[in-house]
Amino acid sequence: MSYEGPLSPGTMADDVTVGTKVWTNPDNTKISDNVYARLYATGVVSHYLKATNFGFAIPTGAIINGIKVEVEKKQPGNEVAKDNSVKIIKGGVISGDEKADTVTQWPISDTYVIYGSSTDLWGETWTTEDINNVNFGFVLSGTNVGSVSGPAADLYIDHVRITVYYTAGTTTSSTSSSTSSSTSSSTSSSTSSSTSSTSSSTSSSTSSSTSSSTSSTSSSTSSSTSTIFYQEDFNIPYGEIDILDRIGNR
Ligand SMILES: [Ca+2]
Repeated sequence: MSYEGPLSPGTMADDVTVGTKVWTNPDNTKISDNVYARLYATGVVSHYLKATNFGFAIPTGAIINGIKVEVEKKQPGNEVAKDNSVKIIKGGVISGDEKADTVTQWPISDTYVIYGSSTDLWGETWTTEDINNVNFGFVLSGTNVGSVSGPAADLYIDHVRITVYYTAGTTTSSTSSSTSSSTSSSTSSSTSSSTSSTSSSTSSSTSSSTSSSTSSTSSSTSSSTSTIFYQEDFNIPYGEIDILDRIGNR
């Protein structure tokens, strides 16, 4: 299995989809340098910290096997900071499995906490284009609900990064997939067109057009194979076939 990463985000933002508390300096999570995106929370849920634009360049046709997200984070004291929500972003849409650990406390010193794995697709299906998309990424929301030590808990995030695991595609697999897709698409389009003609025209004209198109397809396929074979391999005029059959029957 191949992989690309870990890569860091090119774009960070505060996202208001969940929570009420705004992240300070989201851009500080682009590199690991002990400079943080921070949040002072007092019994509240944070906004999403949104990471996208990772710059992946997975080869076209590869099979995506897993996505591993790592968040270097801490709560610098005797506080109660936990995850609220951790989800993937596919094509700019927050979706898939909920990966938040709502039980474990955040570490008290910088630690990369892992979400997903080399075999975890976060409940989604992925193409290489989905991963390479500038709007691929993830979101994280934290909370300090239940704080026991003071008026506020600090949520610190130093760095976020993603590694994507994949199996490189082969020429054979890409050819077969394109063939099957073109076949299925032509079949579905002809079916839908005949269906639409059914509703607009009479039932008799519809049934005749459907049966004729079906029979012409099957006959052209069989004749193109069997006729050429007999003519070129035996080179016998049609009239002699009947005579030879009669001789053979004697
Ligand atoms: Ca940092």
